[in-house]
Order: sequence, then structure tokens, then C-alpha cells
Amino acid sequence: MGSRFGRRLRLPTFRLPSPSTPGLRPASLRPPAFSGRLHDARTATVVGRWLGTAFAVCFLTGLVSHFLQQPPGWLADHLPARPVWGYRLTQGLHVAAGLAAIVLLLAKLWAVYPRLFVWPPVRSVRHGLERLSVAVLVASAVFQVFTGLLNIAEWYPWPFSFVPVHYAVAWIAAGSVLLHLAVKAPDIRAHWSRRSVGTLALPDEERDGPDRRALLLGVGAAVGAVTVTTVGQSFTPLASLDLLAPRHPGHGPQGLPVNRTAAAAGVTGSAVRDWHLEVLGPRPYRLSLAELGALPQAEARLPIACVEGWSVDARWSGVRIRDLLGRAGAVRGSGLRVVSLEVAGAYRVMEMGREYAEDPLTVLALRLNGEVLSMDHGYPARIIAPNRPGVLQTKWVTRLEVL
Ligand SMILES: Nc1nc2c(c(=O)[nH]1)N[C@H]1C(S)=C(S)[C@@H](COP(=O)(O)O)O[C@H]1N2
Ligand SMILES: [Mo]
Repeated sequence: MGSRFGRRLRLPTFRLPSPSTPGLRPASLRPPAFSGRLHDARTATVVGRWLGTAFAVCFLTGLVSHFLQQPPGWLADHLPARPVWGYRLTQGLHVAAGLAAIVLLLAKLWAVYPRLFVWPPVRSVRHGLERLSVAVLVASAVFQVFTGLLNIAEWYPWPFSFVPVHYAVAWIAAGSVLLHLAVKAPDIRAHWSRRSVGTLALPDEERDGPDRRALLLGVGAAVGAVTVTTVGQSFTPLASLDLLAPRHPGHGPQGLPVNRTAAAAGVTGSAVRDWHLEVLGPRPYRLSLAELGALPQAEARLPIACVEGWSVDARWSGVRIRDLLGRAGAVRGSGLRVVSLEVAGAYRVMEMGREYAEDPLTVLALRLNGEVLSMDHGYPARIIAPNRPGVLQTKWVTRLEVL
């Protein structure tokens, strides 16, 4: 025990290359050689398991978000409007898993970094390819968590458009994770469990010990701290602990956050003064705000669930979309295009498949939590639909077109 204790506390030792070390490397480039358990394959496997799980959650929920936002034609009419909180859950998980992945990725890189600097850098074609795949894996993983983090802070210090690039690199990351798992399968199998046959056969110093348990506990605590201080942005019961997330579910006009304000969207008081809703279909018509308000009003308790991870429930009331479409002579099962007053912007025009258009909870909302919508929440009228990304909950609606 005494000798183990001693080894555990030993600082990283700087070993001179032994005669068997292949190739001599300039001393200035020589990395430390570690003799503890923190940089071995078992640590890499345990942290890798958590990181892999977080990445898998990010990838799958990211796909859900992608297909809800940009469905291919054959899918658009089959996207489900239930459960109403579906997107709130998947996107909340996407951002929470992405934030946890930052901590896990740093821990994983720290655990394996001595291997990233092996000398000589390439020993054979096979070794070269393996290292190339690790380079792609590290670059794409770092890119995804970095761009994702900056996106939730709405900071875009890059020349490309976030959504398509984040989506494309997700496939590169997923491919390189699978390749990495295949290449490392023997190591992963050997170190999967503390009781793995492979592990028992390892030298004493590679087995689990208090140092590794302390490291893993620390990483787990850091993940827990990041999660608990941010997840309240979408998981309302923990809203009071939401100290680090960019958004707080209760902060904003009418108790609801705003991403794009009316001012930012160029929607001014004069633009909405003589507002009319135009509905285009077999029997087109126009309604003033007063006429719209005089139609039968429906109420829906639905969340705004932003792609950036924040989400919050609210009580919306207005006219059912299916009633407005029926009045225009739309046949059952028609889709819908929605156009905003906003002059320019990626979310000025939105299309909605039939499951949403027919849903009794899909409403052209005039009121939020009992009050007339504020300008920032889309006055005079905005879309609210169940199980939809926030970006598709179009504000300042001026025209509906039956498709
Ligand atoms: N016309 C228009 N509608 C829009 C947006 C926009 O930029 N333009 N932003 C969307 C986004 S990203 C979100 S999350 C929701 C937020 O709604 P809120 O501002 O009322 O909370 O509005 C959506 N509606
Ligand atoms: Mo959003």
C-alpha cells in the first residue's frame, strides 16, 4: 500500500529516451512520460464511454432538430405534432449533452494527450492512417462543441453560416467516432470493466486505484456542476439554479425570453398600424385585427423551445389555423406557408406540414398568458404549434398561404 501511495503522489516523471526508444527526438519536444493510472487506456475508456454517450445524444437529437426544421418533401406532412413537449425535450437534451461534452472532451484529451505526441509521429502507413483518423476526430469534436457553445451565446465570430456547417461536421464527427471505436475495439474491450479479464492481466499500475477514482469523481462533479447550473433554461423545476446558461426561462417581456426583437427584425409601430391578415387559398380573404379577435378563440398551453436550448411553457390564445384555412376553402390535409412582416431574415417565411396545420393546438396567437402580445413576441399575431422548433414559431405574421 505504501509503495502504491508513493506512486500515486509522484509527479509526472520526465524520462530520458531509453536505448530502445525508437528515434531520438529533440529534448525540447519530448513530452513527459507518465507512470500513473490517469493517462492509461482504462481512464481513456471510462471517460470515452461517457463522452461517447453525450455525443450520441447530441447526434440523435441534432438529427431530430434538423428534420423538424428542414424536412425533405416526403417527410414534411408526416412530422408528428405530439407529444407537445417533444422538441422541448430533445433540444434541451441536445444542449445539455453538448455542454457536458465540453467537460468530458477536455478530460478525454487530457487523459490521452501523451499518446498524441508519440515519437516518431508516424511509424507505418497503418499508424499514419490511425493518427489521421484521430486528428479528424479531435478536430471535428472540438469544432462541434465550440461552435455549439458560441451559438447558444449568439456569438458568431466566423464567416460561415452556423446551422449547415454544424450539421455537416456532425456527420464527420459521427463517422470518425465510429472509426475510432472500430480501431480501438480491442483496447475498449480489455478496459471496459474493472473486472475485465484483460484488465486483470494488466500490470498492477494499470488497474483502478484511488487516483483514477478521484479523477473520475472530479470529472463527474464538473459535469454535474455544468449541468445543474444550465439545465434550468429548459427544465423549469431547476430554473432557480440556472446561473450560467445564456437564457433564463422567466426573463423577458411578458415573462418569456426573446431571441429576435421587433427592432432587430425591423418591425416598427408604423408597420403594424394598419395590419391585416391575408389568407390565400381557393377563397382568399383579408381580416383586420378586430375581425380576427371576434372569431372563436382557442387556448393552447405550449412551450416555445428554442434551438439554442432554452424553453418555457406559456398560455397562448388566438384563432385555430385549421379554422382559418377552412375558411379559405382549403381541402383537408393542406400544408401551409406563413409569411412574416419582418423585412429580411432567415425565419421570415415558414412552411408547415399537414399534421401541424390540422392540429387543434396550432394557433395564430393574439395573446400570451392572457395579455395582448408585446411587439417582441410577435404583435399583432404569431404562430404557436406543438412539438415545433422555436425558429418555426413565426412572429409578426401577415400572410397565410394554403399549399
Ligand atoms: N418572424 C420571425 N419569427 C421568429 C423569429 C424570427 O427571427 N423572425 N425567431 C424565432 C425564434 S429563434 C424563436 S426561439 C421564437 C422565440 O419566440 P419569442 O421571442 O416570442 O420568445 O420566435 C421565433 N419566431
Ligand atoms: Mo430560437
